[in-house]
Amino acid sequence: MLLAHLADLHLGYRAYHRLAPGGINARERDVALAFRAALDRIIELGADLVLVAGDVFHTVRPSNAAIADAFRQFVRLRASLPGAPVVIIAGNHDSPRAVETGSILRLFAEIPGVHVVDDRARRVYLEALDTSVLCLPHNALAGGEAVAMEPDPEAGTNILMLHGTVTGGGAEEKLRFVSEYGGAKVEATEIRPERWDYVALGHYHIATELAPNMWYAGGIERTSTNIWEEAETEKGFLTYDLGKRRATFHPIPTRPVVDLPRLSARVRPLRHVAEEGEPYGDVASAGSPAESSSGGAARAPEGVSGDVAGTDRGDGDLAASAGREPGSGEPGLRIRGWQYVSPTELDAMIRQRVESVPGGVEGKIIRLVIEDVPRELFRELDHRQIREYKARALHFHLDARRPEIRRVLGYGAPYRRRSLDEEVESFLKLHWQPSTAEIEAERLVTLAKKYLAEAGRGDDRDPLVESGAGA
Ligand SMILES: [Mn+2]
Repeated sequence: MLLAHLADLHLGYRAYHRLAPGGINARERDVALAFRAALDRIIELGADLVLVAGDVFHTVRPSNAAIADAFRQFVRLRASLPGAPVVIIAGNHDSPRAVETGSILRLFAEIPGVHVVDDRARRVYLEALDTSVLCLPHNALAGGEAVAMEPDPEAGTNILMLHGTVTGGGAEEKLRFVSEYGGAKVEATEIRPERWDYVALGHYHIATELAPNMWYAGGIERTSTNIWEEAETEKGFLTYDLGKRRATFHPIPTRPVVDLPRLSARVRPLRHVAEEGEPYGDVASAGSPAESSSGGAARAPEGVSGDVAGTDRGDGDLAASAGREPGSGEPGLRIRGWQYVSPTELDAMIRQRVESVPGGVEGKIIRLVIEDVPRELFRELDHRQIREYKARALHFHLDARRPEIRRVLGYGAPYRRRSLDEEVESFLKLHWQPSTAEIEAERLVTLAKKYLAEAGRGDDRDPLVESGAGA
């Protein structure tokens, strides 16, 4: 018996504002096409059973077009493989929080041979295959009720299908990215894959083997909260041959997502200049003196890649805001204690990165992160060129991030500005009065630093994708 295992279809997913011919969101169309391609291949392979491990839809209330298309596709699958039943469970994305909302997935149970488990744990027995599929949709796991994960001793073949995050048993090392929130947790020790013929998992969007017979199928397109984490891996579905006990991943064509190697616009701290005998200090900073104090400078970096309307190239703004390095002959800018590359240099660096994409950026989803880009420098970039990249790519995200003052201190430079870390430490140690003697100042500082470091790492999310649709 050959089973096909799909998960995380996220039909109806939308992102960016690009429309495909016919007026449908280009990414929604990509996902619909990926689903078609997956079913074409499953039909070609002649699967005996098709499992869909949750997140059929991206939202609880998908568009009519997405529902109608999914319905047609499941009907087509059943007509093409009349002997192969389809078992679908709900994931966190298609499980309504309020019971009265009802699940759209129930519609598919109207198709003969399609079984849907959308709320409570239920065993689906498929007589023709003498196969029992224990189905644990998101709600069955998230509800907090204990679920008996026991194979059916009467059935010839036992399959477990669930939508959630497997923890323990080495799963954490394999599930590297926390790209999907809101999943229920399941202990690997509760599953014990050795008792099952196959365990079909959904929720983690990258195809991953947790045991030879226990897999996440991964998504069919890149629809995660942070698609850049999925850029390097192929999307598709799995088949599992129950006779040979062998899993095979089948990639399907998807739209390329490219996360270009990061750049930094910073050259060096100006203390080097000071050491060379030049006066130390802020040269012609655009900011008010207050901006270079810790209060203003220790803000979290923001992307400044958004609106660049009103760019005034060559109007002297730059000269006023950031002085050229005097006498050194070096190009570049000096802004608030650092030397940066010049706008022309950064333009060239961007061009080099963009042109390195094999086959060009046309129709692709591209991100280029540039660290440490002061506003003054960003304003002076060749925005005409950037707009052209945006027009050519399906989505070009120039993620220019403001300088992070925190890092300045790593150099032990003669700066009196403090990082956020230091600010917190000195506040907690010198000014803050513990409300109870049970609080150990030292431990509190350690904890605060840990949380700050964690927060500092969590800034890669693409706001456009984030705001795409639903959580
Ligand atoms: Mn999902």
